[in-house]
Amino acid sequence: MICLDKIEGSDSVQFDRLWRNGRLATLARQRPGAGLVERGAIGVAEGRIVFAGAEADLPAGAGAREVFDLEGRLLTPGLIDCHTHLVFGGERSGEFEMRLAGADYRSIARDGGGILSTVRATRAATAEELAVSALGRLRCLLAEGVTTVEIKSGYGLDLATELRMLRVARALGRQHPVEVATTLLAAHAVPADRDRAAYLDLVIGKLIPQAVREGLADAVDGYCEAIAFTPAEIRRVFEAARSAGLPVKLHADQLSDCGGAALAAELRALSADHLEWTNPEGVAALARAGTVAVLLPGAFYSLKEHRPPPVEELRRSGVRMAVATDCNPGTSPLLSILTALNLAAVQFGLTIEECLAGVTREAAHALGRAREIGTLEAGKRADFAIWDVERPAELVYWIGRNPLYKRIWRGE
Ligand code: DI6
Ligand code: FE
Repeated sequence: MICLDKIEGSDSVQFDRLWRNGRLATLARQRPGAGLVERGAIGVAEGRIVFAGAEADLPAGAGAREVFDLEGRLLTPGLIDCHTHLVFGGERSGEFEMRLAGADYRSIARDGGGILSTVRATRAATAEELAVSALGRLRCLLAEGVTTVEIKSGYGLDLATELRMLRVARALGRQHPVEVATTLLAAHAVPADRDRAAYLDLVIGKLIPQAVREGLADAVDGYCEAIAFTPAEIRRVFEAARSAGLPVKLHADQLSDCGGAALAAELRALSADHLEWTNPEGVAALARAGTVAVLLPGAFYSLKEHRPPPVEELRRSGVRMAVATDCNPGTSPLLSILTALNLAAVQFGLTIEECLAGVTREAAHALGRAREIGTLEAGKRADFAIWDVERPAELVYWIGRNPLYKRIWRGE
């Protein structure tokens, strides 16, 4: 990027840094579509956006310590991957081969493979080993303009390992230029070494309180599915989470209609994720509650599912739709948020604007952080991505091309 000029020693300096001559996709809700501003400028100070709009509307006499020419490039909010399982031990390509040969995900899980095989590998890994492998995956996301990532636990299923996963996730956020939102997903599967009731008592009585005491979790998640936990069990966990002051989000209706969306809405979840089998009542409940629908096309693709989530009903009911990688070693070994966008458009029928909003504004809502991130608006964190594309649609259209020019996190 070319540094045009420096305006020094004047009273009119308002920005630490100013980017001009760009096309802004602000994703601000009051603007139509992606909120495009041609010949736009963005000024930041102390890591926050102070001005985002048309260059012609820059306040008279506005100056900056550093000014950059975007040369017409597209600028979007930093991307937000609001559903990942980035921290885990091992990998599951062997299980992938079994599925290619015809085995089914649920029967592999019931035979002690699936989630439980990753639990064994994760318990055996040190915090250092978990951090190294997760960092490699995190780097793939950052390379595509991600500035905020949610990371779940859920492959420990005991006190020590669940907390270790959360500590590793927190440390990644402290040590790298990215915001990490952590989610306790202890209700992911019943561990092989405990019965259901004893495990749920551990989650409710020990894990949630300890995660809260150590400030390790920003939210609590659960897997509501025939191979995991029933709605009644999830309700207990979520009530404990809410009494401890933590918001909840739910893996809902992925493989069957368990009433997961309605349950998430009733418990005022930030988001209900997957939703392939969600019924019309579930959609209506999400709309009433303002719960975000997080669509995860990587899992749909990898499991060769046939029933897409009810996107048209979600759209008509005004439910916010986010898109995420669901990066996990079993059902979605996907480390490209741009590919998730292509899959969401092609498989689920999202429009370009819905895709872009799904990894920015709506993903921020899914994390309860919409006041801080997700759009290019004054007051928000100066997290953005600069792209070498002619049109915003190119971010969704290419498969395997990464047009990121530069990622800016907190104005740097
Ligand atoms: N997210 C999950 O947590 C489960 N499916 C999904 O999309 C299970 C992931 C796994 O098999 O490890
Ligand atoms: Fe998931």
